[in-house]
Amino acid sequence: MPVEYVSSSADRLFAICKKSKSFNDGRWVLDDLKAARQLRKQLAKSKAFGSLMTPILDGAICDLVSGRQLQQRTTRPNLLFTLPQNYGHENKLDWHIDVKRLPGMKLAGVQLFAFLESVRPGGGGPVAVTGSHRIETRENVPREIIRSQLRYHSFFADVLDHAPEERADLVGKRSKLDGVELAIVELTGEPGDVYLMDLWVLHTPWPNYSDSSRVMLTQRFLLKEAYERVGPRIG
Ligand SMILES: O=C(O)CCC(=O)C(=O)O
Ligand SMILES: [Fe+2]
Repeated sequence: MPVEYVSSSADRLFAICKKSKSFNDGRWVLDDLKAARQLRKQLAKSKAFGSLMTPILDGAICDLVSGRQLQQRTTRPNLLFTLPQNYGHENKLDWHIDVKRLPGMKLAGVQLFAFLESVRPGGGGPVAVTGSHRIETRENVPREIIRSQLRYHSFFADVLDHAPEERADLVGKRSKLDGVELAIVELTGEPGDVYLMDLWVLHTPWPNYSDSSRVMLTQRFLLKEAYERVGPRIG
């Protein structure tokens, strides 16, 4: 995405943080979790993001679904925001797919992740298991069931039940299952970078060990048939 566009969105976002006195002279001033939660809510409601799409991105997403008709899950993109050094109890991993597996469908759609600010390794970008959308799991079931099904494979059992203090070791791990190559990848990037991901790729929020806030956006583009079956609710 054009850097000018994302940087003006980021500026608008930080203007809100400054106005609410959460961010002063380049430092975060949030005394407790409640204040952090309130700020996150306020940012999520803001109009800081304009319209996320650009023609190039539109074309790329269209190609990924072979030109089939898409529907955005929400009218505006969702903000993914984490404070610096955010790895306390709020930061349990939550491995999931964003849309349930749907009977008779090989693809539900594409999830976009965009960077408004630079996110380096350990900086709070989500972590995904590439290739995991090719491993068949049960249809129409909640994330807990998908997780318990995947635990039958030792690779996923290790991923899902890894000791929190050794989480960083997971990134870069690889395996092959039923002919499918799997790899654990941390999503990092510079302002304007985007990732386009199959909506059935297993992923999780990740702690932010860095001294900068993590500011990303996400939008989910569902095939029209998938949208009609699952609606706008996420999870
Ligand atoms: O907060 C994150 O980085 C991950 C959020 C997530 O799972 C999603 O937006 O689908
Ligand atoms: Fe997600």
